[in-house]
Amino acid sequence: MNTTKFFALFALIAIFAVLAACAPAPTPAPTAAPPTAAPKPTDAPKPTAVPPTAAPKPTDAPKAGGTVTVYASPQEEWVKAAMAQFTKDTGIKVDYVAIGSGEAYTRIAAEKAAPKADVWWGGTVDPHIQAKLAGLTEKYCSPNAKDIPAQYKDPECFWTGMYVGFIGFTINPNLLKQKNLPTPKVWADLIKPEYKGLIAMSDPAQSGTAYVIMATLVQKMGEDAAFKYLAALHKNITQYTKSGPGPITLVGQGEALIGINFAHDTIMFMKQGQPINYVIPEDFDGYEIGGVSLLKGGPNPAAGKALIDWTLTAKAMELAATANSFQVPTNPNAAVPKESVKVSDVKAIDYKLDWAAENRRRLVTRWTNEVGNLPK
Ligand code: S7P
Repeated sequence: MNTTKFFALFALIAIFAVLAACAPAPTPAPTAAPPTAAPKPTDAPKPTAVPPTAAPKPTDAPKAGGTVTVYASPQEEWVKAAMAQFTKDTGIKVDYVAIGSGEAYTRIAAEKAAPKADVWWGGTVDPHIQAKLAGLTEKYCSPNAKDIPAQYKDPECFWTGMYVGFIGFTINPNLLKQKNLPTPKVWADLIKPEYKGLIAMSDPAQSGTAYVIMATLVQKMGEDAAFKYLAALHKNITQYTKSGPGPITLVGQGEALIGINFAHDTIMFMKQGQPINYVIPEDFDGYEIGGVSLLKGGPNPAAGKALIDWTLTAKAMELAATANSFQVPTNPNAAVPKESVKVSDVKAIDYKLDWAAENRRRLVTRWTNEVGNLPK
């Protein structure tokens, strides 16, 4: 090879080398999940009773961001803590309105033509089911709902249970003692004339809690007998409150001596130092499932789905107790707070959720006409 040919070949090789160096690196083929370093044996998590929740496949994961708008029905202390943690975990902001379940249903129904919220978070599930029947909610089968037992979720995925709560009687033991009155133990006790004007409960026409109470009595006693009972109870009622936990404050302040409400709400107020206690009725009891639903036509459904996924995790449910909310979580992997009502202490009726939802409007109207308007 002469010198000219040698330099020409050398120049060609150099050009190829430069071009190769400038070319973009080949893109790796997409994998099902981002590769993570295999944990060293010493890093392996210790086995626990709680099997880790499988991460949803990327195709299941909604592309969520922005702000999720929420109607939240539990006590605000829990709502605030939960929403702040959700934002921390996902980067999705939350705009919430704290609103009891009875009122939330009315609002969601009124907004049907132009829905404002994405998720209805918590609250007695009967009106969630009513919302499903009225076409106000959207089917969403969260991948995390697989951990929730079948009895706590809609088989068609329109709502999923977050917690369970039991009805109880809130009492002010000191005031009962002062008045020489016995502690009520069974439902029949509440209609005794000695408690005239001393009992508070929420208004069945406005409150989801009161509806659970009424639907429990109707299912257990039969409708006409239950309305007879409610009319007798009416004589002993000093005040019907707008929200479910409302009677507890009245009992704490001595404006009533007995309240009918969810026992976990009484426990919250006891923790806050109210001079009260609670009784689980010895003969039979009603209970709620607290539901979460995706609202139809909300502004940010992807973020709504992300909130539902997060809510159903054991970790999210365990946050409730840190905010003084002692419902029983529906995810069996979540720890049950030691303060919660023991399920084994409750003689729960076989509460028919669908029946309760289908009959809510009719029973509330009947209560307003036949009981709420009666003189005391
Ligand atoms: O405080 C918690 C809780 O009792 O409130 C929810 C519900 O908003 C009650 O609705 P009302 O005020 O309409 O009765 C319950 O689901 C929850 O356990």
